[in-house]
Amino acid sequence: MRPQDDWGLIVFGCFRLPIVSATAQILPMQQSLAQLVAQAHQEAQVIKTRAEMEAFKARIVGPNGSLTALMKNMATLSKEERPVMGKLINEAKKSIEDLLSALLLKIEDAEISATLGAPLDPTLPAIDSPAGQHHPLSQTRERILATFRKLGFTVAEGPEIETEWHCFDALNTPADHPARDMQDTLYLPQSFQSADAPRRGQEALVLRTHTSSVQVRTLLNRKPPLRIVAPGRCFRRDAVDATHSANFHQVEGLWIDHHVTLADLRGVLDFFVKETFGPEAEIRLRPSFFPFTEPSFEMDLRSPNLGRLSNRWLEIMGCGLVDPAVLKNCGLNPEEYSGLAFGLGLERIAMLLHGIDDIRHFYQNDLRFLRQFA
Ligand code: FA5
Repeated sequence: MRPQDDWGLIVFGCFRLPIVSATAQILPMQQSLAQLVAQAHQEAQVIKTRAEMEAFKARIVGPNGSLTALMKNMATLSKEERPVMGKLINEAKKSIEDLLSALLLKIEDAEISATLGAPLDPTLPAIDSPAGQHHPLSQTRERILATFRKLGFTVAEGPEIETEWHCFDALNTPADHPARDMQDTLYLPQSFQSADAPRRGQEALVLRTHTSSVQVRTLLNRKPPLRIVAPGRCFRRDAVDATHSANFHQVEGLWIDHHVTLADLRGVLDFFVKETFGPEAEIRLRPSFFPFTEPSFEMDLRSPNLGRLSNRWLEIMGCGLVDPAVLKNCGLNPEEYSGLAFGLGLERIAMLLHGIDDIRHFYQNDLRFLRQFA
């Protein structure tokens, strides 16, 4: 009879070992093996750390482990019993290996969870991040642009590094004009090149002193009729004080069409001022001089809603009708076209709107100041 024919089962907890033909020698070993495996499964349930697992592993399969000891006893078995017991030991070893692998996975999972913290539920709604806000100058710029959009103006842009020709010559500003003086204008070194404003010959590159250069770029690139507003950064070597900065912002306006007149200029500026400062705000055009407009004006504003500056005439921009020489320089026939232009200081408008008494607040990134515009 083959030994397998009369196998029964020895059951310890969840582990079952078949009972093989019970010779006096093999039966106690079989029972010890089944007991060892069942006990290992039970002990494994309380093991939590890598160190505990290593000690547990050593107790079973280490050099002095219980399973190792049983394996050593194989030598005492007969030639027939050895393969039978060998098979059972192999099954027990496999069961212990599986148990150790599962234990290791469980411990690694616990270690990762401890490092990562509580598990995430990706279906939960996100925690609100603190909402940002636009800088007061950006807010003012958007408000101004929105007003001019209502009158059909679109936004145009030009480079901050500009050629002398676009910034001055094309705008009918002669070489001996004070604005071109090194004291007022920031010139770039002759070696400097700009892809946005290539030099013609030996002409100088400057940091633009006003956004009127965008007038020139627009007239060269687009055919009238056109209405544009050009917001942007400007640079001058002005001494910094409460109302002057070396780096400030302007919004330029340009409207070119057949028969644009002073009445259009007044109408556009009056609309802008009433939209921005309220329906009671008034404007006044004071004769002035700009090389690129004829006639030229300073526009003053008066409003009852400006706190301590209420009901006083305040100068807020330069304006006028586009000088025929500028139209000619840009390839337009002044007999056919006329236009109006204006340029306002963004900081000055924002200061009036919010009662700010020093332009330097805009550039200091002081959150106590900036949060007031949320
Ligand atoms: C000009 O720059 C003209 N290009 C405006 C213009 C455009 C006139 C179109 C006619 C037709 P002005 O230098 O006055 O003009 O500057 C215009 C506005 O820019 C001023 O009213 C002021 O609000 C602002 N501004 C000028 N310099 C500074 C400065 N250093 N700091 C802050 N704002 C300034």
